[in-house]
Amino acid sequence: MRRFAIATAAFCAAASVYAADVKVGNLSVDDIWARSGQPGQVSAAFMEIKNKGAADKIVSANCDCAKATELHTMTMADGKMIMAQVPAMEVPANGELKLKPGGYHLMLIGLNRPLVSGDTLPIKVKFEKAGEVTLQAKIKDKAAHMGH
Ligand SMILES: [Cu+2]
Repeated sequence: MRRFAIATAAFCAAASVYAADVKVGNLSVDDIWARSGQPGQVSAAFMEIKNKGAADKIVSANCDCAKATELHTMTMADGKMIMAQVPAMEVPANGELKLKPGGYHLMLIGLNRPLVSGDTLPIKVKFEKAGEVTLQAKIKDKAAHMGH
């Protein structure tokens, strides 16, 4: 399982060379994207965070594109995917945190403008130790991805 996760990460890094790494302290953030959407709808943002230092965590996120930006996770319960808000997302020491469809994500609630595929969307993410960083998420069409 561990081995599989590492292989997948290597593949993703190779496949997304267009997306520049963002470095903040010991963290590097890669493969940052958000789902396209229309005003009034919800969207979600995803990324991969690698940590070369001590454990850190995402404590909040903010996008001026939405009424609210929440930290969410999805879990399986009774064969259904259940979404829940979490107070923080741990980035393990010398490890990584992946936000991806079906798992952790930044939920953008109540879009106030269209998110158009191909555009970039600035999202502020605040880490407990590394501080706040503005990430440029690449907007992609919903249809290309599974999940909510
Ligand atoms: Cu959500």
